[in-house]
Amino acid sequence: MLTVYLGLGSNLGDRAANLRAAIDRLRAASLRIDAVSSIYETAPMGETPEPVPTYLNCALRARTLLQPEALLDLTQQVEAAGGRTPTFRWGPRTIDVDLLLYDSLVMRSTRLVLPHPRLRERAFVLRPLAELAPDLALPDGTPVADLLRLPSVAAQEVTAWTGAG
Ligand code: PH2
Ligand code: MG
Ligand code: MG
Repeated sequence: MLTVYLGLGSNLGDRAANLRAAIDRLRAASLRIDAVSSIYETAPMGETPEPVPTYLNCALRARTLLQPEALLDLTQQVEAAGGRTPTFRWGPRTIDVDLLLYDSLVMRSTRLVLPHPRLRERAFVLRPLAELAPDLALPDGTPVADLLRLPSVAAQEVTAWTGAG
């Protein structure tokens, strides 16, 4: 079994319910989920042609025997089951499930880049990762805690979600 980390996000509909439904679907598949982070409310990152709503994000740690691209297939099935429909890049979505880390694997295929290519700059991913594993480091040895201290990351709005709204 290898340890993997997934990031989940939702900014459309009942966002918390969407996250929970995706986690349930992953669990019902072949993923052994060991830990799920708190839910964080996070300002949208990335330039979009029109404004997009605020996200809820979380991350989870799991063990799996699935190969990386088979795990990607599973995340895409879970997105489809969660009602994800294509819009514009970084547009509103009921559910986004991203493969963040797959053990210490570094790879680049046409479908999948590991670690997730924007992991290092995104507080909405790094904060839940650090909650799950305070001593976690990327395959190149960079501690997640160091990335969180970068001014450009520390400036991003990521707040623990209280369940209100
Ligand atoms: N996902 C994106 C683009 N921007 N911003 C936040 N706050 N949370 C996300 O999950 C997110 C984003 C692309 O997947
Ligand atoms: Mg994403
Ligand atoms: Mg995605």
